[in-house]
Amino acid sequence: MGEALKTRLVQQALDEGFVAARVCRPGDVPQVADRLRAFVEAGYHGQMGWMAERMHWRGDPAALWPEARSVIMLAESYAPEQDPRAVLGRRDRGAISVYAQNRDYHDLVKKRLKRLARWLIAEAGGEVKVFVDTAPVAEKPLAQAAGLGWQGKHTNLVSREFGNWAFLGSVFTTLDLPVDGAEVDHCGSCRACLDVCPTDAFPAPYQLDARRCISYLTIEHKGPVEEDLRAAIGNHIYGCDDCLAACPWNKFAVAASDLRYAARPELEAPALAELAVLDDAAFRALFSGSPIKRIGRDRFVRNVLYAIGNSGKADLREIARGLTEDPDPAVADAARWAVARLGQ
Ligand code: B12
Ligand code: SF4
Ligand code: SF4
Repeated sequence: MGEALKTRLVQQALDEGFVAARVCRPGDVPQVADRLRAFVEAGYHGQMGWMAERMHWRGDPAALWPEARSVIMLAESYAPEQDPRAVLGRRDRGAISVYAQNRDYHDLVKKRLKRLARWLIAEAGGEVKVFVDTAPVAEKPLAQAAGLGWQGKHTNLVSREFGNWAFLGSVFTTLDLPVDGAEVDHCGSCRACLDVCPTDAFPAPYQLDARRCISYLTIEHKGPVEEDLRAAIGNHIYGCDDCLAACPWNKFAVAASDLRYAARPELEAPALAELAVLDDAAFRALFSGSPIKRIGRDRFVRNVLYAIGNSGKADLREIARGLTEDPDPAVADAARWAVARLGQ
């Protein structure tokens, strides 16, 4: 299968709106199995029990689909128009991570991947499978093996051409496409992302203890968050971008090609007072089509209450007090914590 097809495939991917597309073999990431095992053995995955399952697939893309011969790795930019850190100083407001301020990327990237895969089948035949985020596929290591960028010290993929504001997706195919070759590390002596982390979630460069990461705590962690981590969560109420925003390679960020990632104005700096009182129906209405909907009203309001507790705004105490008897135990616990903290 020749270079000509590959050149047209890459052009097709760019026309679809991806910022880059490169190819590797499924077996190009032999280091992943051991590193994933070490990650899980250290307990860094916390309550994400699904990471400990199907490790033979997540650790080895060649085992996931043995007939696959090539993996086309794709990056889609969602670079923000404003510095997402601006809201961190506004303590009566909540910070929602950039990727969640509008439509759910899973839907948008998956549609684009499927269109690209259909184009490939029509042009050259073969079989395909497409993945984004939720499958047991080691997307960052594969992206590095294909040369899209490298896994920086914050563990995310960084590119010299588009920085680190990019989602990753893949098209596995039975076709033998020419490969591109891996990218090397360009972090050098920089450690901006490590130093900025509010919860000290990096035990070492290139390693993340998810149990301390605000993204994990606000999105994945069920029930009450350990008390000693709550203050450091600050006003993050869904995800965290602090390490991503610190990366100097973002000076090369490419504007997001899909306007549906642009922040909804009401989610750029939402008032904590309004979010805390959302009931289930209002929560669902506000976050229809958004990835935030997935965590449900209870976990979201729990997060908002931690932010209220951290706000230093005594006028928010009454709102927290109104939730101390909430039927959800984690919400009620967070409300009591916020009331006590604001009373200090
Ligand atoms: C689980 C998960 C999480 C967990 C754990 C994150 C993590 N770093 O592992 C939590 C919930 C915390 C999370 C948070 C976020 N996530 Co997430 N997440 C995933 C998921 C589903 C799996 C990642 C995984 O396998 N982790 C397990 C560990 C073992 O893998 P690893 O990070 O690659 O670890 C490697 C390093 O430790 C390295 N290593 C170890 N020792 C050494 C030593 C040296 C010298 C070197 C070089 C490397 C090295 O080897 C390991 C294996 O390769 C992927 C999607 C997917 N299917 O891949 C998305 C994914 C990684 N997430 C993504 C995003 C956008 C985020 C957030 C930015 C969201 C947000 N704004 O809140 C944050 C970023 C937090 C951070 N600093 O990583 C994107 C990242 C895109 C990119 N440019 O890289 C992905 C790829 C989803 C997607 N399809 O776009 N996520
Ligand atoms: S996302 Fe936030 S909490 Fe998680 S590692 Fe990065 S800076 Fe730390
Ligand atoms: S902030 Fe610095 S150390 Fe962190 S990923 Fe970017 S270049 Fe690497």
